[in-house]
Amino acid sequence: DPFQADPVRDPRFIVHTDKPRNAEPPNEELLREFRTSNEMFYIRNHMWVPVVDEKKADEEYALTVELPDGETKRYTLGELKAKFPTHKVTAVLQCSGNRRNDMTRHAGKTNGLQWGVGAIGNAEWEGVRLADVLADAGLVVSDPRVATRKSSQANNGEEDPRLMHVQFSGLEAYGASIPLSKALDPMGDVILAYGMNGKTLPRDHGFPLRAIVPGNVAARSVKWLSKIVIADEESTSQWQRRDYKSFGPNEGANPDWDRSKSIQEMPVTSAITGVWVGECVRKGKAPSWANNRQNGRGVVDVAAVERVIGYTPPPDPTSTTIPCKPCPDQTPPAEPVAIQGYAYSGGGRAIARVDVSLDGGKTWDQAELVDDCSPNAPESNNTNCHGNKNWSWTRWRYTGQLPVIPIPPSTLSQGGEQQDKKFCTTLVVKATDEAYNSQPETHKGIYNVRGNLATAWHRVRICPSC
Ligand code: MTE
Ligand code: MO
Repeated sequence: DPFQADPVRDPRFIVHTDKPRNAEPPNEELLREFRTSNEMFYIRNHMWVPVVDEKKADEEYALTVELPDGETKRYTLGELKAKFPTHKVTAVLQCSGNRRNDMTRHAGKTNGLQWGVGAIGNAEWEGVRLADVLADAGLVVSDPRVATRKSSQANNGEEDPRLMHVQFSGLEAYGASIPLSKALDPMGDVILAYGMNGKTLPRDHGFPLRAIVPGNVAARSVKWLSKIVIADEESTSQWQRRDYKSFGPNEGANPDWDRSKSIQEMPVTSAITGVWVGECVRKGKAPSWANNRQNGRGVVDVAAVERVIGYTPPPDPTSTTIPCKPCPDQTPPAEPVAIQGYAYSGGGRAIARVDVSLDGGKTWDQAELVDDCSPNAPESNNTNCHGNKNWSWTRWRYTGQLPVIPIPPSTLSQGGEQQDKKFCTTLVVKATDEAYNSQPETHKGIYNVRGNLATAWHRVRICPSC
């Protein structure tokens, strides 16, 4: 059993498969901090976790770099650490399958792990710049701004980084690639990481060495990195040529794998990860920010709310019903509601705004974006968002009043008995990035059989009843 040496994992995880381990944190853990803890960072393993002796790793673990002419250079982990400057990057890793269960529910059957909103995490990664290593290994490249082809006279036969690829291989046989231009982009922050949130990279996340490709799909951030090849084609692995591609709704179960581009930079997405209604807000069970925050609709007067409704979202917050209590009349009063979540866009694009609707998309308001990244960020604990671009997620918060929805006559009591008086409403979130990219309204139009890039507006239907 190759899995028997796998590490012990946190029992709080929602486990999708055990061997190999694929697991996401429950919502209440997902957004606890700006940086996801090493213990609760989602795990996406295609195989077992390779065993590397921690004590001998510096001397014995080695990375091989192969250049286009076939020349290779070998670096032990210790040499990498000693030879190159340390570089820190705070970046999201997000699986292309994040929110896949949402697409399945709203648009049809998809193949793949049915992730909720937790196949994403944000961490501070520490390592050495890939570009430094490649230069040391002897890679000579033409100026990326010069549009010349490989081996053309104009660039003296040097490689054109836009047409070349960096192929990564992991110890267990997983492989993927990125364009060389991303690896060499001085603003791109691609690193070979050995540290995560100030600690040694955990085994599940690639110990002792992994690629970190900020802004790109996490499938390219190859763990247990043992070999790098600079080549004039993408990695030939199935994870490059098949699995991590997206398709159109027309393409069905057998899409044209070759015609579709492999996913690199991620599109904009967002999700609701916490909802507190009524009592939870009033009695302070909601996070402290939920009290007396000013949003578009004004300060929530939580003390004025007499009725008692508590709600903590289940792991998959797409639909839930709050247990019924006897109803004083036919119309529930407005309830205070507090909502939180994340928004993220690939390519280092900042989140420009997050729009929230409490009535299924009829009316909208703007959420407060949490300031985690400015030098004086109040809640960042002096976290710096290390790196040249916006590689981190943006946490957002919203407080408001749930709309008053009359009880439909069909649910009113028959013969004097009170029954099932539910007032359902759908909370919706959508984000816009700095390039004004926004999320599609539904999953129908972006349906693909792989269930990749499920980025439609995130909806959570809640039914507080009285
Ligand atoms: N690297 C190796 N060697 N093996 C893998 O199975 N999974 C990839 C990527 N790198 C994988 C890998 C995928 S699909 C994702 S989403 C991320 O690692 C997950 O990283 P994490 O487990 O640290 O969250
Ligand atoms: Mo993934």
